[in-house]
Order: sequence, then C-alpha cells, then structure tokens
Amino acid sequence: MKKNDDRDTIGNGGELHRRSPDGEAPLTSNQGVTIADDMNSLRGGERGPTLLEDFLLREKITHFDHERIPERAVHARGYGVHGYFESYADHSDLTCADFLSAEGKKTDVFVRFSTVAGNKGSADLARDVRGFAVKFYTDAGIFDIVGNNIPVFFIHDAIKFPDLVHSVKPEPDRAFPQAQSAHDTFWDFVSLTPESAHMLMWVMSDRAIPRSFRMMEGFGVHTFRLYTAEGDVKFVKWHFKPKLGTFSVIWDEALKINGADPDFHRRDMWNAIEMGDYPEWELGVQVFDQETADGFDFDILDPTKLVPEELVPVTPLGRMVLNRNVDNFFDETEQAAFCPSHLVPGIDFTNDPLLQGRLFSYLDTQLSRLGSPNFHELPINRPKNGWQNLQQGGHMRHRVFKGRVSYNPASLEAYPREDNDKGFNSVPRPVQGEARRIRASSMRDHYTQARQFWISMTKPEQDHIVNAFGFELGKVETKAVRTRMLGHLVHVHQDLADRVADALGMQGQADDIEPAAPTRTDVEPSPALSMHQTAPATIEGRTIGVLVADGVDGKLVNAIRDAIEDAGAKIEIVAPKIGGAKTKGGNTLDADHALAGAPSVVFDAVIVAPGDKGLAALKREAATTAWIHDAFAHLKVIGYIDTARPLLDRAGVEDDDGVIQLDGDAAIERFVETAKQHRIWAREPKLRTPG
Ligand code: HDE
Repeated sequence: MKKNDDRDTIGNGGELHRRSPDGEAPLTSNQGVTIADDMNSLRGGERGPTLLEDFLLREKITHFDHERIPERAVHARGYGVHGYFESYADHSDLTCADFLSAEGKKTDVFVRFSTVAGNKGSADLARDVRGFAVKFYTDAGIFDIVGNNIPVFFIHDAIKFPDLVHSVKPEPDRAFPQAQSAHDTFWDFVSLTPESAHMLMWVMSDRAIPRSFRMMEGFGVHTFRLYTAEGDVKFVKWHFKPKLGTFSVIWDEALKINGADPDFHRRDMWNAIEMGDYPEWELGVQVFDQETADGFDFDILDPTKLVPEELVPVTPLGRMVLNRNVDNFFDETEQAAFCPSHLVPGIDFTNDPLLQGRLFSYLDTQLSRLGSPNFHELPINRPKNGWQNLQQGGHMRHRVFKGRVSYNPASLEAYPREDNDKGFNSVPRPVQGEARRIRASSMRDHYTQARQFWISMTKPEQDHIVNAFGFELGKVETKAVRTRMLGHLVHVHQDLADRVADALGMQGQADDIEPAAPTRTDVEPSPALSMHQTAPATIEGRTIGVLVADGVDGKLVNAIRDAIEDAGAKIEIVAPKIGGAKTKGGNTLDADHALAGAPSVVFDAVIVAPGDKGLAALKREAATTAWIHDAFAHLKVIGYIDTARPLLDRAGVEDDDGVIQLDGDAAIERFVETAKQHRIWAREPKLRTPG
C-alpha cells in the first residue's frame, strides 16, 4: 500500500506542507528570509568568538531549545493513527448522536494507544494498562472516548488519582523503577486501597502485556448515557472489540521484547497500516435501563465494576478502521488533546465519581501541556464541522475574527447564535442530597468481581496471574506490604491467596483483613472475561520468523510464504547476516533481519529451515540456540526441516503437537493450522512452575 500523498491537509483542515515540493524552495528563517549559510555561525574573525547579533543562529537554537512540550503526566508513551468509524445502521432508536444516525455513515477518527506509567521513551511491553483514546470528528462536533484496554479502574474517586499515579511512577528519591508497578510504593498504595482488588486481577493477567495494539479490546470504563431525540434515556458501557481477537504475550517474552525492540507495539501498528493491513474494531454498547441497573448487585456508578456480558450482551453499532499513519508524530500525536468532557448531543455523563473528576482534569492538563486555551485550533484537535463563538485572545490564537461583537447578547452585527434544538442539552436528572465527603455504601464490595475474574480464567490464565503476583510482590522489599496484599487475596479467592503465598515462600503469612463487605461466593464465571475462551483460531495479522542459512531450499520458503500469506499472516526471513542467504539453486534469499537483531520473541511462530551449507555456521552461534529455545519456552509453534533437528535438540526442544517437521505441503498446512491456536498451552507445565 502506498500512502496517499495527494492530501494537502492534516486530518482537519490544517495545511500539510512538504518542506520543498519541487526541491527548489529556498531555506528560510521563520520570518521568510532566505538563508545563505546554515552551516557556519557568524564569527568575529576566522577563529574568533561567535557574535550575539547572529539572529539566524539564535532563532534556530531558540526554536530547538523549545522543541519539547511537557509529556503527559500519565499515558506519556503513546502512538496515534488516523482512521474512520462507519455506522452499521441508523441507531436513532438509541441515540440522536449524529455519527450513529445512518447506515454507512462515516466519521473520521484519530486514535491514540498508550501505556500509563512509563515516560515517553519507555518500552512498549511494560506490564501496564493500555490507554485506548478515540477522537471522533463528528458532524456535530468532537466526541472523545478516552478509555482503556481494561474495563475497570483502581479507584473510586478522582481525589485519589494523584496518589495512585505517584505510587506507580518512579519513586521520588531514587527516580526508579521506570514503567513498572513492581516496587514498594505501588503495592503499598494498592494494598491500602482495597477497592483496587478487581483492577489488580486484570493488571496481573496477560491483558497487561498485549501482543499488539491491534489485538486489544477498548472500554469506556464508566457508565455513560445515550438519549434519543424523543428523550428516551439509556445507560451504556462502550466496548471496542478487535477483529483479530484479543491476544497477549508471555511475561518472559515481554521482558525480552523490551530489550530486543522497545518500539514493538508502535512498529507493529505502523507496519500493518503501511502494508494496507488495516486494524479494525467493532464498536458496541451494553445498553440497560434504570430498572435493570437496580437489579445488579453492584453500583453502575462504581468504576471498579463491570457489567458482565452474560448479563447484558454487547450491541454492535459500527466498525472502526485505522488506515493512515500520521505525517508527523509531534504535530499530530503529541499535540492531540483528548478529554472525556468532549461530548456531542445524544450522549451524556453519569455521576460516576471518577468520571466526574476526569471531566475537570483533562481540560486542565491540556492547558498546561499545550500552553494555551486555544489548543482546539491545532489541526489535530480542530473539529471538522467548524467552530465559531465569542471567545477571544489567549496564547497563539490562529484564527482572525473580524467585527466588533465578541459578547452575547449583542445587536450591532450578526454573530453565532444558540440553537436549542440541535444544541447540546444535558439529560435532565434530579440532583439532591447533603454536601458530604462520603463514599456510597453501594460501592463497598471490593472483592466479588475480582473473584469472578479469577474463576472465569482458564488454568494457564490463572497460572500467569499467580506468577505475576509472585513476580511483582517478589520485588517489594517491605515484607508488611506483601503480607497485607496476601490478606486481600484471601478475600478474592483462597486458592489464589495460597498459590501466591506459595510463590513467595510466605505460606500462612497473610494479614487478617476485615472486608468492608463480604465477598459473594455465588457469582458465576463470565467466559467473556477470558482471552483464551474467546480467542478466534487465526494467524491473521501475525508474523512468522523463518531462520535460514546458506543452501536454503528456496522453493520450500516460497511454499511456506504462500501458505502463511493465504492465512492472512506474513513471514520474515532471519539469516546469520543481513545480506541474506544463498539458496540451493544459487540465488540470494534476502533477509529481513540478521539473527543477532531479531530474537524469536518478535515473532508469533517460527520455522527453522537452514540449508546444509550454512548449518555448521548456525550451530556455532549461541543466538541460534537461544532463538529456538525461547520459541519453545514461549509456547510457540515451531516448524523445522529434517537437517535442522540437531539445532532443536541442542535448544532443548521436545516433541509435542506444536513441533512440526515440514516434510511436504500437508505438514506446512498443519503448521498453519496449529499456529492458529496461538500458543501450545499444554507445553507450559513442562517449562515453568506455575506459582
Ligand atoms: Fe486519564 N488522564 N485520568 N484515565 N487517561 C490522562 O490527560 C485522569 C482514567 C486515559 O492518549 C491525562 O491528556 C484522572 C481512567 C487515557 O492522550 C490526565 C483520572 C481512564 C489517557 C488524566 C483518570 C483513563 C489519559 C494525562 C481519575 C480509562 C491518554 C494527559 C479521575 C477510562 C489520552 C492527558 C491520550 C490521560 C487524568 C483516570 C484513560 C492527567 C484525574 C479511569 C487513555 O488529565
């Protein structure tokens, strides 16, 4: 796929400039003065001092000095892409939101995926929640869903957010660890904040180490309202479901990917879009009314709770396709300003106390980050349907408004007027009660849904949760924090608590913690929460690494390539050197990677198909053994040719359903079919002691 280079605007009517379209434009200063010499500053004498009068030097350096803006306080590391949303139908029975008003109606979107804790330069595969922020440029104004890939959150109340974030960020005295929750302050905070129990289950699960942004669900988290033109109001939860399914990597793999390719997720997204393999999600809502909400045994305003899909299924509304990379990371992604308060008619908030705080926070943070109340004038933030009002002034005003009137009411000249019919109207709702700092008694049960999450997991998913708690708490130096945390896990599920205690070697040391409300033990498992139980059998969007060396059978590689591409995946060739390998027939097979630069962790499944000539050289490399061993340990499907078997033996590979000798077309087909299982879970107990 070739990028569409004919566009002359950045998304929103901002001009898109090639720096010199015909290669002939002169280099100028910011004031348009042509520059004669951009290599030498103005000096008093050949070896003399630089002169202050050199305005060109000062302009260039000053601009450079101010290149950075404050990174986001949270979600600093992120990656943005453009696309569109297409409504499946006229959904006016549910909402009068314009972008959902007709079948096939398309609305441009800009989506930014992010990690939460790490700084802008941190690695992509940190164990963390992923931000999933979508800006819809609707014909009725900007609508932002600023969500996550996990449907619940750590805390009930916005007032705790700075504390949560301070606790997970690098500790203030030592400034480490970076992008990690595995340290004392985080676990100290959450172990003193019982409402975080449910979220901790998700964060300790493999959901927190996604395989790809393309393979993550997105959730609006809070309950919102949709209303129709007739005033019919419903509650909703937003869901984005990825077409490729929801998949994750394994923790040991995540650690190694961070070293091998800290940009793994952003590279994956960039490459998929450049190849025309556009990521897609279905946007849907769980819809329910007040009466249904009243029947739940949790409060729909509580952001630490989800509505199980078995109780209220997701109604599909449309699809979101991401099909264009940004032209400039800073201008678009870095300057994108998402705010949960960006709402359009047809949608409204609820009293979720976390959401209420967010409605203040995001606008405020944009003022500090982008430095001006005019951030909406930046091309990436500008509503595509236009905007006009009576506000004026402020740093970096772009638009020039004419006329005398910047107030309302006015009679001196025409000016933009309110429209009560089409305009945004809040859903009328009673508000009463005493002003008090109080937590709703309906939000006291912290453990029941955490327990439901645990009992909904498959055995390998449970094992990984135990291992993650073991890893994280194992990094906590303060023993009292570990025992306190174990005390909470007892209320989630005794098995979980026992197994984590065992993983830590701290059996019987859980603190006795009095729960605010007892855990309900009658909840049913919710299979929708399990990635394994909902995984589609597919290798679409995946990358298979093929390790080759001189003497490789070119025909075999072509047959492998065809079979894998037919299944919607791609192969990448790994050779001892980047120059590629000589085939049996004497041609050169180009390599995508040199072995030293592409450990098997960056692939979804692997094939070992060296030629006779290169076999000895491969055998000598420790990297070969590590490549194969890791693929095996990460439960990947391994295809190999007969002569490569000694390499597999040396790497400790034992035969199982996922180790396949490629001795013909049928075997290649079997490789593809087996790879669709994603991992060979049955292999895991042989390789890792579940906690
Ligand atoms: Fe955020 N959050 N948040 N958050 N959040 C920010 O806004 C905040 C919360 C989320 O790609 C900040 O522009 C408060 C929940 C995403 O640009 C900041 C509270 C959810 C992004 C902020 C929360 C999110 C942010 C930092 C508790 C999931 C990245 C920079 C009341 C529903 C958006 C910025 C992007 C970013 C505040 C809790 C999602 C500081 C006060 C819950 C995806 O304003």
